Amino acid sequence: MAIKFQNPMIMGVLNITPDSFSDGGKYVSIDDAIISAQRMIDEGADIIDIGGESTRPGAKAVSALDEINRVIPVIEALNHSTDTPISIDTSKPEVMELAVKAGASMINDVCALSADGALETAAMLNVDVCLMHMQGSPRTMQKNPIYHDVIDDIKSFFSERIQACIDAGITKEKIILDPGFGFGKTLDHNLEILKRFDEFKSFGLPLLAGLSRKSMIGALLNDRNVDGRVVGSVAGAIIATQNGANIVRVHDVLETKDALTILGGVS
Ligand code: 7PM
Repeated sequence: MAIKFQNPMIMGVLNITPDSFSDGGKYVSIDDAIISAQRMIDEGADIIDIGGESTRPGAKAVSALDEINRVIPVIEALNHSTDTPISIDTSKPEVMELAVKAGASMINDVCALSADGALETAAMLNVDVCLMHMQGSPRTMQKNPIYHDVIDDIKSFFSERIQACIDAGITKEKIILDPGFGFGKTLDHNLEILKRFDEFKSFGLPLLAGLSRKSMIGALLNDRNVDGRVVGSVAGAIIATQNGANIVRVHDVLETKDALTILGGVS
């Protein structure tokens, strides 16, 4: 199903990793993941973003087989139980392919289709793709990120990746752009991106903002832990929306939906 962009859409985050759905820290519960997704849909999520690989700074790499075993049963179940579009959060072509065959209609790739074969696979699958900017790799990105101008540098990256997509046969109307809050950025870089978010509108493509529960929110709140970042995250989603975001990627769907409804009342 093609995804339309008019009012900001809420993308609910569903991480299927042993960290988030644990059974003694080793196994993932597919049933818990499905219940979680269904709840986000009931709360107003427009897209469910399903990922089986942690992109946390310093996180261990996950094999394609592990990722597939985590995400595919959940995508299949949701594809049968709901019409809500499903996004697959992966950088691996083999996961993209099986996920789309199981019912996903969007690829969310924090590596912007840079893995071997990813551009070709995404072109063949003919689904929407979100190209996220990251400086460095998840293992090293927060070490010492440096930019000439963070907005200009990200825009150059977008130009290069959009062209790579077009060269691979992915049409422009399939592309969504995301500056990647927290992926190789200091607090000041993240705040600059949020403040100047509308500058990415120059590509004429939909924009996605993901700042939910991230360390930039915690840092502004005197190093608040993850559990205490809901209100700050909602405020961030509202600012991003006012500055041109078309999709907000969030963990707290109900709270974000309420805030966006109020914003909609005065827009
Ligand atoms: C630990 C740290 C775990 C950070 C998970 C994360 C984005 C994304 C992620 C984003 C797009 C999270 C991140 N963030 N995909 N995947 N944009 N498109 O907070 O900002 O979920 S992972």
